[in-house]
Amino acid sequence: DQRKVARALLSVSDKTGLVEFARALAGHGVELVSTGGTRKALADAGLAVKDISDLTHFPEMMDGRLKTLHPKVHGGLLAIRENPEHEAAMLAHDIRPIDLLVVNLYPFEATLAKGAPFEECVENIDIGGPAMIRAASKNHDDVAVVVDPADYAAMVEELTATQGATTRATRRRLAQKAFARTAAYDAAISNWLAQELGEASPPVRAFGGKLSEPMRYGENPHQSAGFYVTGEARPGVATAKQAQGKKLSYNNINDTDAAFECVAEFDPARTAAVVIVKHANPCGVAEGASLEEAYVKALRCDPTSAYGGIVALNRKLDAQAAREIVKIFTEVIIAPDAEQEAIEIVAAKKNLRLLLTGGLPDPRARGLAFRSVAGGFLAQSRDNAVVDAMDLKIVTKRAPSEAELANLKFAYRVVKHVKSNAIVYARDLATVGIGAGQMSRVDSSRIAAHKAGEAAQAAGLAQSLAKGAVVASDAFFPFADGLLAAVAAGATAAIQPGGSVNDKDVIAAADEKGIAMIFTGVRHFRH
Ligand code: 93A
Repeated sequence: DQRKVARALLSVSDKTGLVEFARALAGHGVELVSTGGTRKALADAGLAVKDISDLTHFPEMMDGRLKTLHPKVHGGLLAIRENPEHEAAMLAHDIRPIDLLVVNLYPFEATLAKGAPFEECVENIDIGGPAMIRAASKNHDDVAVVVDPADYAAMVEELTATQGATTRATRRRLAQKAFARTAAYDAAISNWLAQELGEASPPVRAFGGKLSEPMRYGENPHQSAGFYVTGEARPGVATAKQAQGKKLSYNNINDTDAAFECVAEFDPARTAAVVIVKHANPCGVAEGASLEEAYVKALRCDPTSAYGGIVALNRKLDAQAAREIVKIFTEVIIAPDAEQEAIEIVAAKKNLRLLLTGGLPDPRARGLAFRSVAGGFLAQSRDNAVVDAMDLKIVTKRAPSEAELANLKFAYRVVKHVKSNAIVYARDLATVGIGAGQMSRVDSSRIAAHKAGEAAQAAGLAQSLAKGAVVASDAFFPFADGLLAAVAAGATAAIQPGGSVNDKDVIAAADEKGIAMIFTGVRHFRH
């Protein structure tokens, strides 16, 4: 997989380390070819270097806009070695192979950064450089491409180790870096033009999104907003077909996404499931024998918050479920599909949006999640951990009963989608109390317990729904107090990641109260 380097084409704007590198190449017997400024720098340093026009027999012209855009250059970069047809073409058209390409681009980003006028920025858009980089990168099986002076030293080392050759592993790695460079370069140009046109800010575009639709406003009426789609094939709010209803708002989209991603945790082959979301947090989640049953159970958790909420379903919306859902004011229904009769029932509510996604996203699929911060953005892989794949450890003397275990797993699926600190009470495969977004875990615990009491009241029950429920925590209980608060509320079993220095105390407290507790080893922070 080694390729001898006989000819190198050097064309660089940033001339850092150029002469030393070229000298080392010459030392390995490499023939040097260069464009105007690069050639001059090398010749001035006393190196033997050919001019690109010696290769192309075509002069540099149009202020340098045409330097290397020539079949003799691109043929030399693209021709597959040891391919008879390509070899014949090279012979017929006097195209010489180029084995190493050293290019760094016109400093578009730096020109922009120094506040240069529009025309100067345009003139600093490199065309020939990226074209060569892409050609060499495509043909990395035969050609090496260096786009960063920081890679010169390693390249020299490799040439020395191999008596003037490059290895396939290196060429592939360099090709990857080269494509990343041209992609970033084009993104910078596109972002700049977008800004000139008054479009979305660069960070938004850097996410790689395409403006799907501009919005009337963002999270608040004084904020402008747009919905950008990445083209990812994941079924969800970005790819769904809107069967009816008003245009989705910024908050609708955010909440609908939260709801649908949560309901996708429930395998439709195993159970029907419904998630009701308000302000990006679930306020009711339930499994059921039917969607209708699941919806009724989910609604019972927090009927006050569910008003004006988003309802997500993991199966095809049927008429019975639709009839239940339209009984209260709902903003959005999202489901993989809908029966005709259900569509007609929903149609009676003109403003209610119905989104059909054609499927459920895979909660285990990898992907990226972004968040903006001042001056940048954070990217991370999606939380694709699912409780079924976790190594569940019973850490207490008492093991959970079968029913408790089912509820613990249910609660852990939900807690992943509740903003931290997150505490979820569940019984009969339905949430009965959710504590979200508090700065202290104890507060989330208290809120969840309080909610379970309210839900009981709303249902006309004397006893809090937390009595006999299980509790899930998205991160470990740092002290026994959080767990004890849940026990006081009536929880009989708990599930949490574990991993606190105080785990022993928390386990001892659970044992003392006869609680069954499971450690998952996986934290589900969500902020
Ligand atoms: O104006 S270009 O887009 N047209 C070209 O054909 C071309 N070929 C190389 N810019 C072109 N280049 C760029 O020139 C290289 O990417 C490099 O940044 C620069 C090197 O020019 P010089 O050797 O004259 O300093």
